[in-house]
Amino acid sequence: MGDFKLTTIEENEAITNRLLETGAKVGADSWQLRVKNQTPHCKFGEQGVCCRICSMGPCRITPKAPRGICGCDAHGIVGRNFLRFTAGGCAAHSDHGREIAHTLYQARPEGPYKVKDPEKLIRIAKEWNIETEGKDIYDLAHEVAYVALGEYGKIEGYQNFTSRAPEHTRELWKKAEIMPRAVDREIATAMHMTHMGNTSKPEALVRQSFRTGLSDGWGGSMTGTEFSDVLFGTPTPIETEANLGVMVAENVNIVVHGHDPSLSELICEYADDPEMIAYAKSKGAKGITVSGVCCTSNEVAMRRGIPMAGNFLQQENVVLTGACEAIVVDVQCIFPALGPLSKCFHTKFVTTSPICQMPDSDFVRFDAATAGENAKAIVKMAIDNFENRNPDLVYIPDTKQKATVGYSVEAIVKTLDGVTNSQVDETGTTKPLLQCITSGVIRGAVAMVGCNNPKIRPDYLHVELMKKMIANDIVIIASGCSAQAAAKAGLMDKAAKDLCGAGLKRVCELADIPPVLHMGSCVDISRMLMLAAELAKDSGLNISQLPVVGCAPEWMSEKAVSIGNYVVSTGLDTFLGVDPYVSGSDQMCELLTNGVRDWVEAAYTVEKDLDKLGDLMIERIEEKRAALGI
Ligand code: XCC
Ligand code: SF4
Repeated sequence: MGDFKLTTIEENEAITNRLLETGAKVGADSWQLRVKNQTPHCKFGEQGVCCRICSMGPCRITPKAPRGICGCDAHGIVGRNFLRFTAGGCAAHSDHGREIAHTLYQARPEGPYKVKDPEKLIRIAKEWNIETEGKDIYDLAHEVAYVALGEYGKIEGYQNFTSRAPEHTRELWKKAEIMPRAVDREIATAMHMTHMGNTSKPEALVRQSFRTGLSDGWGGSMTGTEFSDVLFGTPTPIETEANLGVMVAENVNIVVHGHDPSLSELICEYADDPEMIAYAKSKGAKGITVSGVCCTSNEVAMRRGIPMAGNFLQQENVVLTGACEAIVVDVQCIFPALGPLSKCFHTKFVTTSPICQMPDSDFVRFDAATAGENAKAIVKMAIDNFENRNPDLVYIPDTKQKATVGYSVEAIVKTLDGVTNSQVDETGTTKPLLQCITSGVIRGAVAMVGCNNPKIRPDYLHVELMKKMIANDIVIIASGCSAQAAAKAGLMDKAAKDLCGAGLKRVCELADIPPVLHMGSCVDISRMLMLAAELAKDSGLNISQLPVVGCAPEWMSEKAVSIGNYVVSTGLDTFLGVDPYVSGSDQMCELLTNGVRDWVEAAYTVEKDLDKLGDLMIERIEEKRAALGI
């Protein structure tokens, strides 16, 4: 253990630079170069004061031109842009959830999609008042999936999953009129409200942003998480590795990238198939290595221990290794750059979803009915491509770190059972965790989430903030590219306990956990909502009273704004390191950073300075503790 060492940002940068040299040799473009061409960014866009939702515009707000042609002011324009941003994110997450529900609807005992966690299925059915007695599990799966699909367009009532939120939280939502109805309806309402000549009142736009976000977090995303668990298993702690060094030069390398585990699960299965491995050997490879990028990677890492090649801003790096036979993508966060980039190498860029179609890719349409054959064909395509590699271009950095991943709420509850010795003996609840928090052994928790963004040195804020938090006895639950940043650095190695304060270190030792807990992909931020709800119920406190905050220091996508909105609406203060294009309206800034506190007991903080951001989070956690007298 004594030789444990984090991988530094500088080391990762050196690796990237080395790979960019290969890129230069073959005339490849890169995000690093494109950023230069795009900088400085448009000021109007940055401040959110550009409107092009009707063809009288585009209109841009300046001191001399304070209103668009229709008369809309900066607050209305910024607010409408913010709501549209949210709607885009909610649509993406929720449609992903819908795809998963659809996959469950097509699950069959003979596969390729089966029910791996029947218990969870039954639990959800009971929650939704669906009769389970004496039913065949696949009949039940189809019935529950059908209801889940109906949640997207339900005629009346609210999202079923909102019943999981504490009573107090639901009361707040009702009072603020942000209780989420049908998912599709919230997205449509958002688009309707922001059509030319509709809402320009910031308050109303923020309310709908929150309601749309909530339909994602407590609707679409939760559907994605829960039904992925039903289909592919609820994650439990599992060992894996992270960073580009997980790719193996002698093997056929298949990289899965995107978000929907329906594709990657089957790719992993076929890559493991003895027949396929024999075929790879017949082509001169030693075996097949599947690794991942972005959230698809998180999904298969959590359930299968598939190694993580990298996060968002490393997606070009996997191709630049010259050793990637195929990068297979489903939906979201995929750089269109991968098409032209793969053409500079032997790499096959395989798109699979009608939702994500890109030039310069091989499109293998993936659907539940033909998924088995599709996955097999893709694995075979990668194997056949092995001999096309140019050995002169191959460079796989040997950097990687060990990581323990797979901390679903169920796994966290189970892992912490028995850690606390005294009065608490209620197993299967969050009470042991609560006891760690009340006693002060753990000061609180930060949910670290979100992307990389070239505006910030990749991973820098994620990793530095996590180091600061754990040193202060604040446990991290992480998802998405933030989780991968942690894993690459080594913060998900159990040995990272040595970087913790004495209290957290002790808990890590007793529970045998790393100080940064991998909770999954971006839709799995719904797991964090469930954990917060359970903690509140088990403690008798409101969610907003818990010493827990959310943080997306390097976020970039619309999805992240949708997430931010549902996390804040759920009562958790949320800290951002990148401004969500709202600085052009003081009214919008005021609402988001303060005004909304009256509705949901939480608000946003935007802070670009690393030290301040960290201090503010610690301060907030300590304030919450002080208010509770703990
Ligand atoms: Fe995408 Fe989910 Fe962001 Fe990573 S963290 S860049 S959204 S993959 Ni969600
Ligand atoms: Fe300009 Fe108004 Fe049209 Fe927007 S809606 S482009 S502000 S005229």
